[in-house]
Amino acid sequence: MTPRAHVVGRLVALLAPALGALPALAQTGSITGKVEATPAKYLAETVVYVKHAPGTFPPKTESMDQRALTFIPHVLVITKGDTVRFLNHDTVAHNVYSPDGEAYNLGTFKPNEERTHKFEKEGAYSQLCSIHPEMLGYIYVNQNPYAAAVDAKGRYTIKNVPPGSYQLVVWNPKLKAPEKPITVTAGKAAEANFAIKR
Ligand SMILES: [Cu+2]
Repeated sequence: MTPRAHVVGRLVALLAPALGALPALAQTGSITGKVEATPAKYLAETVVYVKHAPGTFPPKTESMDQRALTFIPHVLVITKGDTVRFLNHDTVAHNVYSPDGEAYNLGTFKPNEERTHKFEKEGAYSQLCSIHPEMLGYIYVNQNPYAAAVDAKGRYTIKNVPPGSYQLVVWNPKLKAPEKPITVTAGKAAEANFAIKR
């Protein structure tokens, strides 16, 4: 190999991972928008999700913490097959249970202990603590990872969605709106807004 060919070869070897990564970035799109809730006090408990997407999704582990007698985040969005680590960063013991879906009761555990649960069934789980009846959070288990909870202003963004046509659904424990068809194009943000009410 000539010295020059050697340098070119090394450059190609260095750049190849970057070149490979560039097209991958543009292979997916996103879905974004805003949800308006009536009454507005229920807005925080809202999830927007793609109803069905083909493929299998590698399981992940997510966390739900307990601090100041509050489940954090208030709404955790996961994919079927994911595991949730329930943490306790309070100075008191907590119990973690849900009567919904496959139902679970992880018992009572002390500060700095954790318990885990693997979610095998899709749907919404109200997340409760038998010791503190005022504690309420939600875990939304979707068929696919293309789902997001809204922020304080009702905005949501679902990233890395493969191009295609889907049904987009809004979930809230008390309010509803019809689902919408949505088409995702690579490198672009598709927009969908919802107005949820009783
Ligand atoms: Cu508790």
